[in-house]
Amino acid sequence: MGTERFTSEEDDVQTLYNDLADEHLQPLWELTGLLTHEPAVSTQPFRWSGRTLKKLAARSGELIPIDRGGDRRVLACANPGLQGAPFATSTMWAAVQFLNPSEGAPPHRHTPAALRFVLEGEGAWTLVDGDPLHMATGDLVLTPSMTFHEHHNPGAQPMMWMDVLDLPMVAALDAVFFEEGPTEQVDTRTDPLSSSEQHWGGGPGLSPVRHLGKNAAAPHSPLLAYRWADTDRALSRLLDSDSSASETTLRFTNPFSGGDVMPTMRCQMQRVLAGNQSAPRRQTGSQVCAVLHGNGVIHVGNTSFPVESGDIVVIPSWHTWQIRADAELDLFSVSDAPVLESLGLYRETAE
Ligand code: GTQ
Ligand code: FE2
Repeated sequence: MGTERFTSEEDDVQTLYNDLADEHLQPLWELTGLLTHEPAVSTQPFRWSGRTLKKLAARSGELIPIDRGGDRRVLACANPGLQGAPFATSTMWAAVQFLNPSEGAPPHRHTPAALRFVLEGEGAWTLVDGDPLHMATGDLVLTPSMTFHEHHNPGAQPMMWMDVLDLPMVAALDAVFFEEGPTEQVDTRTDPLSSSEQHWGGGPGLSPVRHLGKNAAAPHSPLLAYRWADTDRALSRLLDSDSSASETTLRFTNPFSGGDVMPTMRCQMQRVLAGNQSAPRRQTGSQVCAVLHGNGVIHVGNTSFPVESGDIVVIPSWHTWQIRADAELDLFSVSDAPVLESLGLYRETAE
């Protein structure tokens, strides 16, 4: 396809425009919509219903064998603003992955970083560089860039979880690499406690001296699983500490650096008590949110989504958002904020 050909009423100028197009050049004075006063955002506010995701993932589980399509049975959330691309936002992939009992998804690795968040159920394991991480409701499990990962479900029940990857961002940077694992075989180990948690999950504020130096260069958290019992306790203590507070937010952090869990994605959990609203906010960068518990309404820009547990909601860049909790609401969110912050592009306004 050739470059766009611009038109003019003046013959000389038209000739110039034709010559420019032949040389794949475009005159800036004819271009609009490039330097907008505020972000021109294609990603749209959107909600995928958890009930629908569950039903369609289960149907895929009956009809589609695990070996078709990249060894992953995954339904990608495709934002209607992104021209049919299988992306939830301009920078993030979000999806649900479904494993029947006894199924496995063999090892591979890639430059896009991934995380798993469990909205319901338990009994599957993700192995990250061979370290088996159990997955249960409310747990966050990391698969940092270029770590080998595989999943298996030794339980009696099917299991579904949400995947979020920075794939669209890494693709925009032309930096996607993918490798199959060393074996086709799924490693079905099921240790109750991962090595990552044995080393880094011993207790609040306690880091193993023997391993501190080794992690200095790693751009991601050495702790690869954040357990719901810990998140829940921390949220409760924060709210208990301030009787006037009606909401609170925790950030999942790298215990080594105090920074975000991975260089491209920020993970947080927000709790809004029943009958309350969060303060309206807007920021640059997009968010993928998932409702773990409760129900209410999420206002995003000019749209209002009634939400219940299991729902996935997209908040596009620079859209004002606010949560109303009808029943106490726990909202997990992933954003690209670390990237915007590190590039000096992060902006936030409290409305
Ligand atoms: O589990 O390895 O949703 O590689 C998309 C790409 C999940 C995975 C996704 C992946 C995976
Ligand atoms: Fe993967």
